[in-house]
Amino acid sequence: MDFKKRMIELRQRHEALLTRENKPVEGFGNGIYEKYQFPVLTAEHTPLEWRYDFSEQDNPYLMQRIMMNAVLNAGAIKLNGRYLLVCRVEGADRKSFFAVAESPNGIDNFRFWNEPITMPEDTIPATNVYDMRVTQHEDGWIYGVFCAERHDDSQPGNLSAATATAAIARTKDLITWQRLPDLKSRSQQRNVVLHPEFVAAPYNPTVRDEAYAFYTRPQDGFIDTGSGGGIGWALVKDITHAEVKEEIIINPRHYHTIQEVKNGEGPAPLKTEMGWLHLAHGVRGTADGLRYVLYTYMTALDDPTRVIAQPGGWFLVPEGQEYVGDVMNVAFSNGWILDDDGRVLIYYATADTRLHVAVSSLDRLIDYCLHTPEDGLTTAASVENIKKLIRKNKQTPSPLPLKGESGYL
Ligand code: M1P
Repeated sequence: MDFKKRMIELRQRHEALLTRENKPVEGFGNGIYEKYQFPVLTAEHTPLEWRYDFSEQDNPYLMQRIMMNAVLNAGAIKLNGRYLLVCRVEGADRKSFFAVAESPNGIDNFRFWNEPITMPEDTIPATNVYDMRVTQHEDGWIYGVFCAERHDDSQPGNLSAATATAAIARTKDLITWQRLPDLKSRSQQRNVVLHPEFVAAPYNPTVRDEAYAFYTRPQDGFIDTGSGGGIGWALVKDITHAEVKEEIIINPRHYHTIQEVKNGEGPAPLKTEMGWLHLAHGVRGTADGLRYVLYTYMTALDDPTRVIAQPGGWFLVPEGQEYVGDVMNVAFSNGWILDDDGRVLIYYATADTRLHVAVSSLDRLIDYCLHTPEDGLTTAASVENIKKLIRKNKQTPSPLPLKGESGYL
């Protein structure tokens, strides 16, 4: 085997993957967003220097010394004109870590920075960390809130017993991170997200002045949410010693909906003239296991705990090849970017394997939220929603020629 020849080919193939143009999926779509042809990031996009030893003497077969398994669930931010994703990269050893990938347009040509993030530990080091939500807070810091997983030492005989805690770190540049103590909470927590603005007293009379607000997801166990009723909200006065003292559920789970088993806040919500725009995931059980889909909802500007709109059903699901991967039937998102022109870049992972982008706009997403009927929670209510739309269409003059008129298709 010619080492040099193989190395050149490896680099060429990698470069071709990194610079591949990404175009919207052909077809009519749903009018709400456009999915793109290729994932924006996969395990194959990780730098070759993370995986190969390029010394011919030490690695004559040019083997991968460290293999990568997946790139998924990324926090997202546009900083100084750069589209940046704080990705969850998972190695073949099942350990996840954070690494920043940058693109000139948010759609393609994503390239990882040279090294993964070195995340400082809290007092008790975590076994695994993942799913960072990035929030540019009005206090001037960029916060990363993520899940820290540790073995549950209260069950020494059970190797799969784990605890999920919300970890908090902050940065100005995504390079150097200051770790703060993990969020203290009576229950386990995953999918915790920091609200981007300070919040004042009315939402919690026990907090007199401005406070940080967290979207929470209380859960009884590591996997099962159990009595945890859905997406919660908790105020915290001192983010350097954050503790959930009081928690209210603002977006509950419901029987026979897409969020029957679990739900969780996605990225930090976007502020719009019509209210806070949220992206979340909902989970239901099927004969084939859990199905993770994305949904949206809006809350009031003057009270971010009050839901003012929630379109019924899912917003985005895995389709075609997106179904296939390590954890089938999963769409998950914890990052989006509102661009200067009103475009919204939604980064979503499928099957816990790879990361994609779907593109919409603030106008379209608000229109979708405010004009899609809510889930009436019964078949009868769903049929009524369809009949209402049929009646409306009957009353709406058709812009196209009708049957019997010239030009009828
Ligand atoms: O495997 C699907 C997702 O499962 C978890 O989400 P949740 O806590 O809502 O069940 C997370 O581990 C997430 O990373 C993963 O994508």
